[in-house]
Amino acid sequence: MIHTPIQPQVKKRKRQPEQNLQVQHEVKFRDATIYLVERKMGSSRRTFLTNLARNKGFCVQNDLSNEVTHVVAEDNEAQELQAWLHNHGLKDQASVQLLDITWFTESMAAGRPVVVESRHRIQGNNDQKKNCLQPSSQKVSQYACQRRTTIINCNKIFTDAFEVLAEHAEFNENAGRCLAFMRATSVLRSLSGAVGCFRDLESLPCLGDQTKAVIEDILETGRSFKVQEILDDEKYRVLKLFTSVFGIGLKTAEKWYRKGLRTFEEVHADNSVILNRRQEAGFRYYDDILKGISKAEAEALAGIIEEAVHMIVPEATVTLTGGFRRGKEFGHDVDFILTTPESGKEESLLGLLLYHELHPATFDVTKLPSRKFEAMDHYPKCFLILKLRSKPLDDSAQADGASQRDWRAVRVDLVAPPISHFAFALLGWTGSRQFERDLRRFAQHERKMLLDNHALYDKTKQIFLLAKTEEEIFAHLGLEYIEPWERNA
Ligand code: DCT
Ligand code: MG
Repeated sequence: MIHTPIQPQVKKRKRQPEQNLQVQHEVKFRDATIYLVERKMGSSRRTFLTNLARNKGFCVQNDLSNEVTHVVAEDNEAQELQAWLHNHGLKDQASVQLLDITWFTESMAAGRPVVVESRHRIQGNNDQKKNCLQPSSQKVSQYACQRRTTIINCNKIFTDAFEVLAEHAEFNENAGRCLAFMRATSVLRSLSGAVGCFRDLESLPCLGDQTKAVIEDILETGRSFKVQEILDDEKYRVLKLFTSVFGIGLKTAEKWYRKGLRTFEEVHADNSVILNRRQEAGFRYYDDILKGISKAEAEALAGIIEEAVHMIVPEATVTLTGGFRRGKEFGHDVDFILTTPESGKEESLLGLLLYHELHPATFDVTKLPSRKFEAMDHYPKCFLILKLRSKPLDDSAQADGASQRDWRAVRVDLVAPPISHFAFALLGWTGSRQFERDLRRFAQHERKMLLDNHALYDKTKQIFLLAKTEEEIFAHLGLEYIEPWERNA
């Protein structure tokens, strides 16, 4: 399933003065005082990047003061940028570093200001064709596990389009086409700049004629006709609506569509539709679940779950994984790995749940090597909807009835692998899905190894390769280590 965020209704609001929005953040790195140039970047992206950096302990100034040491701009040509800075009061440009957004994205990925290299600098007189990507000296790998992909996506305009096309292919059970669009999405996400011209695509892998045609449309007209056609297609819209409910898969959505059902009201009014417990909960908490979960809420949940499991096994550990481990600010659920230092005790941890849908272990160590290395693992796990206490957000939230309660329903996944398999479970559950797919594909095709969430098997030597950490798994595979926040493929 691919989750493309549903576009919220855009309400025009009066712009607030920036000072009012400023929140105090702890500054960890005092050697770099950053100023982000709004020109070409746009104010919403600038605000997003500012918050991202401040949350990571970087010092970002709203104004171009004397304290600024690093000026970061995106898609700005040197001469135009220098003139712009001059007009905005920066007379002494020699005292600041004029840097391209690549320095910023690399610093965000590293979690600290990286050393400025000449390739980061915005220099005058470069004969770079306007709008085109800086040619990179490194070839982009066809495997997502050999690329570093942070949460910053400079090619959203293209990847949003590909995600619609991939989902449409999935709905039509065209797995090959779906995968092709997902691979293309993943390659574009890994780029440190926006694709600005057709020539930028020359050295990129995983882009076929179909994907290139879509990019060409968008470059020329700002939109893709094909994507628009899909978005206007009734079947696509209905399947997307139905599968957005927790517990409703493609099969059920199609069955309902064939029955002539088009809306939730029609589903509820149809007596022949029988919902299972999961689907009932999915409908009951639909609005809450659709809203998603913030990082702060995920961290609060981690504390609650930790407290609960410690009552069962005091030395148990709770590890936040999934999208939040990759640095995402928002997720559709929160994924946790629970484990105990003593093997065999981990399953008892799920005993903390009084009402749930438990999937007991179907994993048998004695049956390894298994012929089937699968995407889904066999650890005991459960998919939950929990009540998370929250304060009403603001006046508008108070106004609609559902938000009057002081709690929210949130989706949580818990998985409890034995400690000896922890590293494999952690690697598998951190994602992203495309990163995992490519790790397995790389293992199989390049190394003759089988990897899944339980183990790594060397087919040539016919042995299991053990690992206590993710770093060891990457080393077994002969891959450079990719940090969790660089796995947003
Ligand atoms: N996963 C996987 N194969 C599956 C299901 C999940 O490899 N069939 C891995 C990849 C990501 C991780 O488990 C968690 O899955 P999700 O919660 O669906 O994804 P996420 O990256 O955490 O994204 P979201 O923010 O939407 O929860
Ligand atoms: Mg998740």
